Amino acid sequence: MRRRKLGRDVFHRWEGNPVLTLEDIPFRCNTVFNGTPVKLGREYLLLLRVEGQQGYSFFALAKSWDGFHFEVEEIPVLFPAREGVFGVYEQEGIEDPRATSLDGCYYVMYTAYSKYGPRIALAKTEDFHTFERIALISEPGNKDGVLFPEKIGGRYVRLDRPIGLGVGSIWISYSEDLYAWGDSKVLLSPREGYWDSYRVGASVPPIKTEWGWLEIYHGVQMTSSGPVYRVGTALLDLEDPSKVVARCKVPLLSPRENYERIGDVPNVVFACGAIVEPDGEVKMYYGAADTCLCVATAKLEDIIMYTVSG
Ligand code: BMA
Repeated sequence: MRRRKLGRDVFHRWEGNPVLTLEDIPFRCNTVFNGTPVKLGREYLLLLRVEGQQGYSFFALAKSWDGFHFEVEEIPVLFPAREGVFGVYEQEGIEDPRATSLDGCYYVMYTAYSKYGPRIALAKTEDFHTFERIALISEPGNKDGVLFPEKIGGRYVRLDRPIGLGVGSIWISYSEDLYAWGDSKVLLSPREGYWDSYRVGASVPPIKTEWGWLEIYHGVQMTSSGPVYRVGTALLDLEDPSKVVARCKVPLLSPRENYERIGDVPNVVFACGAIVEPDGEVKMYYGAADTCLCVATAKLEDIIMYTVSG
């Protein structure tokens, strides 16, 4: 008898994956991937990165009642700015949104792309249809910004991934007002001899748990045929998130299925958000091979266990 395909990773892929492909998009585009979810009452919203046929990205919105079957709206919700300061730095698209509920609204950190390189931008929304751009909150050479869902010690806190000297580590920074950021420290670096030996970056906005802040991040290993992107986890101290309490030894999701291995960028699983259900099930949404959008689930306690002991 053939062995079951599920169960090789801590995260279990939904049997109906991919959740969304090009065929589900009601307008012409190249691909859909890297989406961030929120739950508004009983409804799931997914803010999606859609890449247009010219290769630049923008955001569309999908809706669902069960977190698995999504309908994509006909009109995209956010395009790269064409004027003002954002117009200069979004000329080559907006990418990888990450939504955080805070102060009674949603903040979305995303990557603004231009000929100067990637910068982190911050926007605000209540309904995911109208967005107020707040600020460009990093210089170029930075991406993977995620905002914590509450202030810690009276300050806003974010993780990001500046690419100093080509080494991609996850950093932590603080802000009084969401505009000016500082007190930056390196938090998690690539580990020689591990699956995340080449680069790491924040993926999912930190999740508060009784064991610490859970950060679901991506780790990259360079191979002779290019990079492999996997999903891993770390726990940060609740009061002082610049302290790493635990970090997984092995990844919790690795590219294995064809839709994760074959696409515009092969061998990529890249999460941008997760929903923790009341029963402790974590639904993690991830882009696969930069060509479709998928979901995988795991119990929060299992994720913590693998982070601490895996
Ligand atoms: C990262 C980002 C993601 C992408 C991933 C894999 O650096 O650009 O948008 O999914 O690479 O190509």
